[in-house]
Amino acid sequence: MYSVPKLKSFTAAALDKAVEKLLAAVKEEASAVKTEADWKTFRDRWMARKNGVLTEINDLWLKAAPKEAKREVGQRVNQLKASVEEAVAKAEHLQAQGASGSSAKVVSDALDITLPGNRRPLGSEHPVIKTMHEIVSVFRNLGYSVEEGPVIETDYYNFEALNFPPNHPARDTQDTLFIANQESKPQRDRLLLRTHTSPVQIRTMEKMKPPVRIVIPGKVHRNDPPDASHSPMFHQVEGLAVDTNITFCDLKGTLDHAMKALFGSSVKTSFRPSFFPFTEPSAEMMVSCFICGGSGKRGSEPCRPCKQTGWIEILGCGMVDPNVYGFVDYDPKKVSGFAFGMGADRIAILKYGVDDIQLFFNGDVRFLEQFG
Ligand code: 2NL
Repeated sequence: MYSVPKLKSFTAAALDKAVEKLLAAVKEEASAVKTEADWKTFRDRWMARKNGVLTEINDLWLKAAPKEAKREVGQRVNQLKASVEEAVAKAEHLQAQGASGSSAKVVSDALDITLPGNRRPLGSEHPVIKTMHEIVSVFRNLGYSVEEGPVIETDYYNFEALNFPPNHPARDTQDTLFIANQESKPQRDRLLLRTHTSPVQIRTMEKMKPPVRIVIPGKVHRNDPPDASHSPMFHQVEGLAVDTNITFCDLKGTLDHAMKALFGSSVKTSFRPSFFPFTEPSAEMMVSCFICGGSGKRGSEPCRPCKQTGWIEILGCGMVDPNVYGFVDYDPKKVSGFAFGMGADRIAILKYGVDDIQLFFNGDVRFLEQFG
């Protein structure tokens, strides 16, 4: 193996000879590099700061050179450095290529493009989302557009603008989940999880003049302990139509059509009086039971979903209370409108005959994949 000689003479001819020998040695050792470990040994032998050949040359040639030869020797040493660095880089490249180019590797990496691909199992639409899409599409076909808005809302949009005055007892019916540590803010700015999607309708009316025809699907939250028919997180689809001369008759016609589109053309609808702070008058709409056809019986058994009444309560609705228009700068003397809201989870439960709302949210794929 090459070892750095001490130079006795520093003439150009002597230097040429020494350099030539050294370059030959680098070349020979580089050609012996086969593995990554070989290469590391090779690199360190020539370039290590402490005992590498280059360091040795610096000591034995440059430092030992007489003053008048230093310039010449310095130049040669610099050239040598560059040559050695190049040889080391080249050896690394060849070594890496050799490793991946070995025939075993080529065989194991070979790709048989005639094999079928790996199929990823397709997911399926969640039954509640699917139901929301179906409801929304009925209204889209009537020319309604879809709006969405924040799930974390302010007290103002969730309550005040919807005609729930501060401290009004109607707020108690909503079991609201409030965001903690908001006490320093004025009440109207305090944050909460929206208890209905109605705030989006307020936000839309703020930015859009009548005529308005919108549907709002979305997640809502209430502080209800989970059981077979309750979940602290559930889904609503609400709708709103505001224009000149909108009447309760338009409400009835629109919702009757929507129920026939959703549950089949033979269902009937029926309205009974109700109360919501944001509508006046307000109503609950019933559809004739699409399980038993309105008879209240399935064969000789009582029909469960309609509790043998032949009717299922499906949504709440009403004419928008004039007070609400006051909050969004609409003129209640010029415009009127109707609004409605339904629970998408409840409708999905009825449609698919599911007996526990929790099944929708537990994430058991064996349950969920049945709805694809
Ligand atoms: C229900 C009842 C309803 C509305 C929602 C609404 C929104 C505005 C103005 C007036 Cl901005 N009304 N929405 C109206 C009546 C009923 O939902 O039982 N939902 C599950």
